[in-house]
Amino acid sequence: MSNTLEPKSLTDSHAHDPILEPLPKELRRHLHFTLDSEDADRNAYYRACAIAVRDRLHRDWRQTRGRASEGDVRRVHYLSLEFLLGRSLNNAIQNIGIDENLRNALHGVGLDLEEVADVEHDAGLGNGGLGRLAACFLDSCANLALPVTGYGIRYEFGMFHQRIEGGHQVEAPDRWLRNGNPWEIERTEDTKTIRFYGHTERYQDESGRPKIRWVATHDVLAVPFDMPIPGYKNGIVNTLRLWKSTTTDDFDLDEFNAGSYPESVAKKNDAEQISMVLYPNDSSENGKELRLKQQYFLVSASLQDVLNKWVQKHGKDFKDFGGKNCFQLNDTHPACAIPELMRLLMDEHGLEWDESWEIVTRCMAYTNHTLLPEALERWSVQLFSRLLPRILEIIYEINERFLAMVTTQFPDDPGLRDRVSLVEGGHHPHIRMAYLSIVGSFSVNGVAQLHTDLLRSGLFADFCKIWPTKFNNKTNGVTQRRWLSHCNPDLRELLNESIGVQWQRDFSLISDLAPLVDDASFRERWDAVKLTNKRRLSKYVLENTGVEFDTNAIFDVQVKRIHEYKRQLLNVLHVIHLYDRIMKGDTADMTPRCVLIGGKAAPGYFMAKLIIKLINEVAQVVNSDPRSKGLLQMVFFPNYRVSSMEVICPGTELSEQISTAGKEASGTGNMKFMMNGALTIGTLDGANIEIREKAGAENFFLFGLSAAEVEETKKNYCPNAIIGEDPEIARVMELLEGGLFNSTEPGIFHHLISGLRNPHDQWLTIADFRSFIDTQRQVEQTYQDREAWTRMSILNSANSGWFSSDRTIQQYADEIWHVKSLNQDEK
Ligand code: T68
Repeated sequence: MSNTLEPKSLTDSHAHDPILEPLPKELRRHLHFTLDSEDADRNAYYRACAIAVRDRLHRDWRQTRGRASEGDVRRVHYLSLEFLLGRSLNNAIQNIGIDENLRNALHGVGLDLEEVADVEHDAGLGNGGLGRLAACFLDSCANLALPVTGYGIRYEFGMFHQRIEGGHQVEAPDRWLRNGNPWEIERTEDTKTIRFYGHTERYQDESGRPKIRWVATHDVLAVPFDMPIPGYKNGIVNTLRLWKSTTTDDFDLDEFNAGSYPESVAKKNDAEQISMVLYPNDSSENGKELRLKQQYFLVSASLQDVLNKWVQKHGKDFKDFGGKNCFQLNDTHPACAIPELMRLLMDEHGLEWDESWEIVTRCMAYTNHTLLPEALERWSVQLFSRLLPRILEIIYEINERFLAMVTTQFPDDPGLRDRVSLVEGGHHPHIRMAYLSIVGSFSVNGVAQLHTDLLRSGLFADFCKIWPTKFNNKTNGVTQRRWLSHCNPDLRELLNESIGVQWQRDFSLISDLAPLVDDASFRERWDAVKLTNKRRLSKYVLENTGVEFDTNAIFDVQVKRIHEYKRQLLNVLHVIHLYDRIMKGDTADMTPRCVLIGGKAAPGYFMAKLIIKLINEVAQVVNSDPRSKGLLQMVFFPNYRVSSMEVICPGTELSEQISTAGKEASGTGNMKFMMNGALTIGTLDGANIEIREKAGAENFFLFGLSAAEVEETKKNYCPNAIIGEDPEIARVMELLEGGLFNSTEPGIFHHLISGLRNPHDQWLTIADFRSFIDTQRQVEQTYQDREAWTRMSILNSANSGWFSSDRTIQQYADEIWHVKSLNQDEK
């Protein structure tokens, strides 16, 4: 086997496969033959481009696969129910370095690359941060040439499409596959069978050993579709394997013969349901049977895939399986991988419990993404025993053995057993999936330093006592190739000219920007880039909302899922406060401001939907008042998604990261804004803390209570007293309660208002409001000193090197996975 690829370079030499023709010719060929397209419009051209680009990935894709499997290297399988990829075309051409070629080829036929790329539907196979993190990680793994495969579900319908009607969110299905998906390759030859329902029975194998089998199951097929994940100009193309569910070919013969042929064929529907739709909850669990089916479907198919390949090569010798494989569980959603791998090793491959457990606990690693109790998965034992009886038996046995160990090793803490049991007792017992994940994994990590500290001291404190070295931190990151280089072309060019091009591969080099803050002509160019991006954003906002942002104003943005803990409500209260100042004529030193809020609410989350309605109503009042002109504008940006962030983040000047401290595990939007030169107004929460450390406290607008102060404040919280003592806050409440924003719909905001005034309000919005108002004033003053602002902006970018997902993934590779670059010998 060859262990070398073409030398890594910033040329696109490797993209020239000898059997391929030059791009313009390939495009014509695909339009004519592959697509048989009559009208060569931008839709047809998009598809022709995608196929041509995929062809150019093909040779490296095969080679990467070959090298990872032929070489006896340790490999990683990233298991995730979500991969929020967004668009692929621009990313692929940038990574393989044919962007200019393609631009020219399209130019030759009178088309513009941006217009053609805009045809691509986002692959929205995720809810938010967790799913997008998985996508950034795949990009970084390919960039670092690591042998990592992503495993997920090929949902027919991704994250719903959001429309706003009468100020309310309306959901519509996301038919992202409507025009086909040119990036995927179906691999029916790797189809797997997945079992559900049925029961278990004991028997003896040929040598008389007692065994268990799972019988009378309803089976479903899992068919893989592979998507290429190209590295950055390094000859590597990794794979994301997404499973689609379908029916088995064997019909129920009795039914069939009894003349129920259509009914029998219609069963196909049940099977296809499994991969039909992504669950749109980002922070709560609903305990639905279909969701558990999805989870088990993903892990069983993926583990069988890995085991089959192992057996093809090593036969039934699993001695080294744990040493050569690592499964990273993206939250607890794929936690069934732990009992499922036990089942496959014992029931299908004949291993005993102890050797199987040894393997499982050598190769499973778990990432936690939340401390919110309502997001922690618990599955009803009743549901489990019906749907996955064999898996439940294995979980019970894992628990029994674990609790026996706990009793022996911690005799002085008799309560510990109950606290750490995988089974939560009571009338309706449940399985605690986070505990199962901890017990079955060799590594448990949080996603920012504060988050990991809180896991250690709070949620998982008992487990930390049992296994102190299992817990570790891996602060999140984002890929600078999508979130700076691709989405901010003007800044990319400025950086390339000023500090060279290597930052796209190694983002620590962005620190070379820092000395340029003292260069007046550089600062001027920096400002010019921001202005261009603000104009682009302003145009985009106009197209999507009908409101035209004034580019002289500060662009103030909060985009993320709508959730009470993220406190979009605090942002709205501040806008109401500014509007109050305008009405009072207190505008002498006011900095003009355009506020953009975007994000989806889970369809069943009443309060989040009400917050969207309030944002829209406040925006309506503010924008239609002539007194606001030149001072204040506000929009709710509909259907916020990956491709909208690509326009929003380069044009943003102020990034709102205002969650209640201790609630946002990390945040990743905060990092994208920082790279693109926005300043952050934020609490000491999640990765904000690290952003502030890296940027320098003087380049960050800090406000609000710390996580420890939040806990203290809750003991004796009295929002009404705060409101009573602060006339500006009282005035905001008065406007809100007086019906200014809901004159035609009395009472609709009642639940929001009573939440704010409630001493048990978990989100402490009123507690942080004064500090928020004052800090926003500082923002305004700083913005008026253009030079000071620009310096702070440059320093934020210059200090964002740490937040590249390349750094995060290098830490996963070194400290958890222990895997090496396939291009190691070239280094
Ligand atoms: C997010 N979690 C965290 N969850 O909220 C965010 N949950 O702080 C962090 O930066 C990010 O993960 C990456 O670590 C989520 O996005 C979900 O989307 C989710 C989905 C299904 C069920 C529960």
